[in-house]
Amino acid sequence: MKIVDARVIVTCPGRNFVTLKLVTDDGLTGVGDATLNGRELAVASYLRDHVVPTLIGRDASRIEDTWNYLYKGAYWRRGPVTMTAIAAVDTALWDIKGKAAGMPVYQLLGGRSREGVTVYGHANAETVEGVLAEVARYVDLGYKAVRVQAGVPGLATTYGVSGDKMFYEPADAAVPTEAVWSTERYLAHTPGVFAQVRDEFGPNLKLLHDVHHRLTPIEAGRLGKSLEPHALTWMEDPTPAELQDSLRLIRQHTTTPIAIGEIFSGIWDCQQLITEQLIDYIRATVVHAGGITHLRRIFDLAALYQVRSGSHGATDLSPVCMSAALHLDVAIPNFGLQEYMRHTAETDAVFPHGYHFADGYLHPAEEPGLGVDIDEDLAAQYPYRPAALPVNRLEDGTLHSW
Ligand code: EZ4
Ligand code: CO
Repeated sequence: MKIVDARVIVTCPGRNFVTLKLVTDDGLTGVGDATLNGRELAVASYLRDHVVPTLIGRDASRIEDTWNYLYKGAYWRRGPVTMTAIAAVDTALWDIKGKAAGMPVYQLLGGRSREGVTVYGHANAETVEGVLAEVARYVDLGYKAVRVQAGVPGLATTYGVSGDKMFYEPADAAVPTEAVWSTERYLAHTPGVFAQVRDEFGPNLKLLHDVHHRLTPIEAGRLGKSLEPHALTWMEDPTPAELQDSLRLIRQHTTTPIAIGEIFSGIWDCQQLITEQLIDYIRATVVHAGGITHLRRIFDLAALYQVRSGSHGATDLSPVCMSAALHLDVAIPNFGLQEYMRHTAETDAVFPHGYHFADGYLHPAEEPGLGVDIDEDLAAQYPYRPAALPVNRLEDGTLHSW
């Protein structure tokens, strides 16, 4: 079974997506997500210019060997652009293997470990009243877990808070827009928001919050401690995690669980966090962490240390990534939660898929492979539009993490 064609498809049905489609000599096709938000064309070029020429004629059944060929063969290893490109190839090859076997991919990963994939939705609003209404809306839709982001008084904009509630799109301009941040205002306001949400919705709803890399370790320790009475399921990205040692300091101060990993490219970004049990959930994804093959390796390491999965699933991860994620989520023993931000109707039409939401759970497609495709004719109607993520500054103008 040889690869005879490999197409890199860039499309913008409301937002940009990069997709790799592989075709084999026996007529099977496979798709892989290659979207790296704000840096899409770098991955498209990496694939078109450097990877596709090496794929033609390659045995499509050799997933592990192809992964290592692309990882070790590039000499440079790691990095988000490389790992996203490898992920696309890997995901497409798993799709093909599932179709060749006549099974959904989760069967090839060991079969089901659970009946459904618990997902969390995004309740966000400028005001606390608005937040309460949004949480209620998600509870009414059947969600068992909700991420809460509130506007911070005194700040013009806040991460995670948007006008269009179901689809948060931070990559909003060709040249990055600029936001202003105050840790003092944020830390003063946030615990009170969660006190009201917990009071209104009771103890059973899973509540989550994304700090988006904005605090120092000791500030994160303080936030975690102040949130303990409200029993969060996790505090996400409390501090940038390049310095993995820094998580020890947070751990010394709080029992609020910690989730990190959406910007990780592979196992070496989280090895210490996992093996020293400095996090509770690893949020790496199929598309940015080397595909199904490599993410499975991360999750298996995490399982040894009682760390559960909590994969990133924002709108910039395409339905191809979501389809692949759900096969892993349903199969691994140490699944925790899956983020699920809905895609627009335009995006869903470009990527017809078989996964579906019911009663707070997502269910992977049951057809052979991943159960997702790209409509290339429709995709061609949505040309690429430059769109970058914002930058963030402190009130004195100092550049801060966005
Ligand atoms: O900012 O996906 O948990 N979700 C997030 C996202 C990220 C975007 C970046 O591309 O933090 O909203
Ligand atoms: Co996040």
